[in-house]
Amino acid sequence: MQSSNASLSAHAYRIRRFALRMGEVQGQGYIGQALGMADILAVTYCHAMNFRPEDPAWEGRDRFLLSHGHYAIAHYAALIEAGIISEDELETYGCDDSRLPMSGMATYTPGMEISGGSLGQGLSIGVGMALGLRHKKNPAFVYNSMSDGELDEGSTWEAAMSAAHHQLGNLIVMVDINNQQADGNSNQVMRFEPIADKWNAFGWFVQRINGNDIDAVKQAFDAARNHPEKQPRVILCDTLMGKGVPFLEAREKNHFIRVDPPEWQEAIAILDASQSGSAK
Ligand SMILES: Cc1ncc(C[n+]2csc(CCOP(=O)(O)OP(=O)(O)O)c2C)c(N)n1
Ligand SMILES: [Mg+2]
Repeated sequence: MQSSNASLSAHAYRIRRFALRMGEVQGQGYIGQALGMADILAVTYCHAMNFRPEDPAWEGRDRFLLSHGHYAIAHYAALIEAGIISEDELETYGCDDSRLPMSGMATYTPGMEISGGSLGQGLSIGVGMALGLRHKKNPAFVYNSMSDGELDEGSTWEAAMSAAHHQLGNLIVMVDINNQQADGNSNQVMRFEPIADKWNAFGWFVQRINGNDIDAVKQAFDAARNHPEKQPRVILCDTLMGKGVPFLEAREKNHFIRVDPPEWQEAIAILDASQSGSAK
């Protein structure tokens, strides 16, 4: 799918809006991450990936693995924007019998390939899927989305080494570097820099970009897909938690936030105003 930057920005705006509306249903959640990752998800679902919205289990689909299962609200918003689940369903977010539980569950939600929650597992699963697809001569890509907190996990690096060893050119990883995790600033909890050098040393094709710059994200995804070498590809995306809603951007300890009831509408109004401004 080819998309203009303007249309991708509009997709990102709607992903942010869906996430805020789901957040309002529960009054709390991993909202900062959803706002921070919306631009990446817009490019992933509305530009880069091949899939059939009406047939989420189509064998030829590119696989999207949400390794950081607590970002489910962000992923649901993208699945709604992609037409895989309906907008009406967002009112059920986190409720009993909903297909949209607060952490990603493969058996509950169309388009959710793996269950998350235990961090650091997605890349290992992605390596297995990429090997399996290659074995079956299926040209689909595996997109593994992970968080910077998952860089602390040994399993991530074992999988990274294995992917390079197996020359998995059908594996694309994006890391959401928001420099936050549950216990504080990621680079202080466990120093990960210089992170591009580390992935390079493991044999990956590496790009580092501003993950809130639609054009940079689009170009990086295109380059990852078209890279000619038999190498796995990683896109290191620096993002801002809460992006698009200044009072959420400024919030401290924003790993999991509670938002007062009137603030949800305020946040949506700010987002709407910025969108109508950018459309002029
Ligand atoms: C294996 C494992 N260890 C610890 C946790 C607890 N935990 C839940 S979220 C989280 C923070 C992980 O960092 P990141 O995903 O970067 O946080 P965010 O950017 O969402 O704030 C942790 C440690 C977990 N879910 N799984
Ligand atoms: Mg983080």
